[in-house]
Amino acid sequence: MLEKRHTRLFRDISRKVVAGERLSREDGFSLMECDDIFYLGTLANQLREKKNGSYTYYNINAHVNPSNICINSCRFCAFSRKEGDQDAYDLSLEEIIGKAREAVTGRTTELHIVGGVHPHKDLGFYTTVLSTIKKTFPYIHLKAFTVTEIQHMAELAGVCFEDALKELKAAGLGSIPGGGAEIFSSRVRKKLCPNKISGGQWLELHRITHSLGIRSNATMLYGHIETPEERIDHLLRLRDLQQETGGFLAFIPLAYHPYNTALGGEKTTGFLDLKVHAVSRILLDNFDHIKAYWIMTGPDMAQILQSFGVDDLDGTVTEEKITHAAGATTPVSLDEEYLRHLIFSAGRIPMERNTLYEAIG
Ligand code: V47
Repeated sequence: MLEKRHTRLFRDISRKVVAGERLSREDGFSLMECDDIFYLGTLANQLREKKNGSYTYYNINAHVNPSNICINSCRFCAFSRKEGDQDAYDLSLEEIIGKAREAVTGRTTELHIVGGVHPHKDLGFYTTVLSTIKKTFPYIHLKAFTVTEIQHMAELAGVCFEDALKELKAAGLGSIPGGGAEIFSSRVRKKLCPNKISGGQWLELHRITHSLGIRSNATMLYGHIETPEERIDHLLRLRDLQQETGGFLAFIPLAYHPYNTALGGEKTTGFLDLKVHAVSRILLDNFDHIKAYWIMTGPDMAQILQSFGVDDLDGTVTEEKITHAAGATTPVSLDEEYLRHLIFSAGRIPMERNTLYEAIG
């Protein structure tokens, strides 16, 4: 009897997906509880191919992390340090530019710049960072600072978020990465990151970002203490905001890495990684791109995810620190040839893109 009800339920969900109808919260719960991974994959793959055909996108990018000093003590984070800690670091302007010079090649199109929420580096420092990098590399897109970092810069400067963002934009900021979203649930945030802005604030700051014509990404940190319902709630709140602004470029599920963290726990399973990426593709019907961050999923899983809703593999990522502090065993960067190989040998067509998903070459 129960089996029959389930069959009917999933037939109804498939029908809605094929008809292009929006799925409900209850549909989302059913999908997140569903253990028929082939069903989820087939549905997600249909949508992925409808939106992006056989293409899988990637970019040539590099990461620069100006400092690991952070006022927040998020229990899932192994990267952050307090001022005065032995392994705290805080790069000067010259050192940041030096790091960017080391990382950038003639083919790099994007710098991803994020650090901790620094106790006293002010907005002026960060606008100088951006304008100096932009002067040095005028053609490189600067995807910089999470809204959490920018909100703190604004508070230190005594201006509102919108004005701080305008200054950063004038200095060369191109878009905003999706970090800091974690899980919007206040129950989880209270336990994991009580000092961080709330889920509602994160959404509001991205709303303001989009209203200034600045695009951004969205993420969800999964595989720790969140419930399936909290994952669905997170996805639906993102879908609502995207419906309103259309400003998100991509959604990136982030697989929790437990090592060296206060929270501890287990690494995510392959099954959960497949499920979360597939369900995200199915529910987020107004997001053009679902990205597998191979640094967190591993390159092998990133290959398989291209048949479970994913159409983007992020980039060459020279060189990652945040996940590796939490025990990632993946490389800290991949060369372009290998990324293209991961895509080709999954039966997809590699498409180099810039940050805004314009094809290159
Ligand atoms: O906000 C921190 C997460 C995020 C851990 O926008 C962890 O293109 C797993 O946002 N295990 C930063 N995750 C990374 C990020 C990102 C990455 C790639 C591309 C883009 C983009 C954005 O990493 C943090 C947090 O949610 N994180 N610690 C950990 N132990």
